Amino acid sequence: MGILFSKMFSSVFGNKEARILVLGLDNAGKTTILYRLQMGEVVSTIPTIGFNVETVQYNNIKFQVWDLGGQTSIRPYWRCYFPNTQAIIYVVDSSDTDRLMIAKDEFHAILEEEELRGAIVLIFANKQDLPGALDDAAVTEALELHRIKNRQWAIFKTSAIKGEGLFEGLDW
Ligand SMILES: Nc1nc2c(ncn2[C@@H]2O[C@H](COP(=O)(O)OP(=O)(O)OP(=O)(O)O)[C@@H](O)[C@H]2O)c(=O)[nH]1
Ligand SMILES: [Mg+2]
Repeated sequence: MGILFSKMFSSVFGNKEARILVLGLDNAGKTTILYRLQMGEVVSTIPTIGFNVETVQYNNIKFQVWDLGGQTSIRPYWRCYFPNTQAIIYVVDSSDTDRLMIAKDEFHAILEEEELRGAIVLIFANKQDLPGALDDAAVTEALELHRIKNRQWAIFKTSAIKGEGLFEGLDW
């Protein structure tokens, strides 16, 4: 009854909930982005072993944001979190050009996953404040985003450190 009531309340007042996974290679800036969104601050991070999860309330939507560790050895565990995901934020370190190929391969492997078939994809070309960072067009090309079929996607240039581009992405 309580759940029913809260669902009715939500539908009347327009509060929606969405489960978002933040994925990407280690050091891309996922944890920094999560806490920038949640607290509006830059926190000092250490590599994530496991996950962080926080609720971000924005524009009448309650985003439950899961930030997963991106190190090679823990990437196989991402799939444990795939069920019931509405959106993926895929974070790329735009200045780490040496690893863009790996970032591309991991990205397309995610899109093949049956459990993520219905998830929309937001790509953050992060670390735009660093010299040598590729812009959104160059990251689009490097990740071969034109290969995405039957799915809504968008890419935004971001700097988690400067707090730029993140909420534009959530607006989308
Ligand atoms: N210059 C710059 N540095 C950033 C930016 N975003 C994150 N960083 C830095 O990049 C490093 C890694 O950031 P994290 O947020 O811990 O990276 P992560 O993707 O969570 O890494 P894992 O937990 O290992 O998967 C930290 O030193 C951050 O301060 C950015 O937009 N610009
Ligand atoms: Mg992290």
